[in-house]
Amino acid sequence: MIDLYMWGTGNGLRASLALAETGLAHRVHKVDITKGEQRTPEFLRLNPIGAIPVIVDQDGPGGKPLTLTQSGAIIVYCCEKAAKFIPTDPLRRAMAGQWFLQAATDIGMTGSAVFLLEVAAPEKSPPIVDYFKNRLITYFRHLDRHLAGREFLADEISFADLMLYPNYALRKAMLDAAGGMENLRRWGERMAARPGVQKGMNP
Ligand SMILES: N[C@@H](CCC(=O)N[C@@H](CS)C(=O)NCC(=O)O)C(=O)O
Repeated sequence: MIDLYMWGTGNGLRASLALAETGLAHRVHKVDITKGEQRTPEFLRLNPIGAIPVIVDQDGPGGKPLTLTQSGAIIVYCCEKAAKFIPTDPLRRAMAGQWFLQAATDIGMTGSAVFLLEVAAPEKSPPIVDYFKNRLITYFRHLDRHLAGREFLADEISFADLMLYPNYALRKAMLDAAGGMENLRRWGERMAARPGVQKGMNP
């Protein structure tokens, strides 16, 4: 049994999506970060930095409990444990690694910058928010070009698609308003139609 501690942010949803899609037995515990629940002594024992998501796998490597943070590490751990979503073909696996890290770094960090500057920062600057939004749209346009003629990022569904999807879904309105990106939109529809994605996005 895997315990997942999460909230419905991009990083939290990456973890619940990975658990739902891999089919590993798990329980979801909501940690309301808008109420500061990530800073309780109990939660800080799981992740001293006070951030979701965290999983605790009672049956971790060697049969010992494992506590794991970082959405990307949780996705890879679940995929390896379930032996799913890791392409066996070396070329596809390399591609999956590339797009996984693009989601983790370029997309993830820029999306976080938009949220922090637009919502959380004590002082707001619309031109700076727009700068990061445009940067985020540029990254998604790059993904759109890559997805031309492809169903999934590494030609088969992989850990890269699981990593990207919540970031896409949470920014869909902004991306639709930006226009174009039909390949990306169709990829989003393919992902959204999966029962595991639906379950993971509504934990
Ligand atoms: N790099 C980490 C980021 C984790 C993270 O920043 N989590 C946010 C929510 S998306 C959080 O818990 N923030 C709480 C806080 O900053 O107090 C990951 O990918 O899991």
